[in-house]
Amino acid sequence: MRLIENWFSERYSDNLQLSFRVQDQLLSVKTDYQRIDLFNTYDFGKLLSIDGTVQLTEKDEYIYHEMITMVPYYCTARSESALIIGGGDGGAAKRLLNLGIKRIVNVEIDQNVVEISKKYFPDLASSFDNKNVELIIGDGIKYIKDTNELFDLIIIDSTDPVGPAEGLFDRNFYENARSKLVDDGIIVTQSGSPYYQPEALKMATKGMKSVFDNVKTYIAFIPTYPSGLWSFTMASKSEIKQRKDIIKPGKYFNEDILKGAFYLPQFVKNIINNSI
Ligand code: AG3
Repeated sequence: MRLIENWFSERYSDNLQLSFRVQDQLLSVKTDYQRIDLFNTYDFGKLLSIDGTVQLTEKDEYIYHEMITMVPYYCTARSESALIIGGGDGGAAKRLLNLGIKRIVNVEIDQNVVEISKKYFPDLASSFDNKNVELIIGDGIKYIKDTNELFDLIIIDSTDPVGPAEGLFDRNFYENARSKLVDDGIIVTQSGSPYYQPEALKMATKGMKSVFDNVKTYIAFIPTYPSGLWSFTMASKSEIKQRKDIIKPGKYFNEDILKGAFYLPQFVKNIINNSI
């Protein structure tokens, strides 16, 4: 008997891809914005991919979601309100609720991501049922331009800067975001794999530096994303530094990570310094 194995691969370059052995494919849909696939993997539990790129897995989503929320949270003195752009799975909103944030607006462009997450990642998507979370299905770029509200935190939980998310990495967008932040508020974006996507990190750095005086990059180890080394970039009108004293650890995040995540390998510093 021939043994049949099924694999999902994300392609990192023409010559390298990472493959996950899968038990089965649970879903594949083409929406107005993107293609969404869902697999049951052997090592990482359920895996959600958009346009062939891993968005989250059950097993390691906590790293990305803690890092995109907890690092900026501990760098703001007051954090009562937050705006999430993207994040249709509910993972970022869940962490913000855990941190006690009282007003969370989550603007996701693709309703399908929310529905799929409700069905397959209920632990994350249940945050949308919380009274402190307002879920808006719509275009985050337009939302940030039109809203009159100011936020303590703006979190850009987007896909890679190709396709629908491209406009979330440019100067225009950051300019609008700046005007919706309180004085010591922070905007953070995922800025890609420094190793395989230096352009994403450059775009975020360049865009943010063109409108903010204070920009800082930090990194985390995310096993299911390209190269495992992932970057996030934060910006603020005020100096970015730790502003809360009592730190509650997560599963990845802790006091050491809050300091250490800002220590960057030289090749990452070079990408940042060459992005102007
Ligand atoms: N946002 C997507 C991060 C980009 C992953 N890129 C990649 N695999 N090429 C994460 C969504 C989780 N809320």
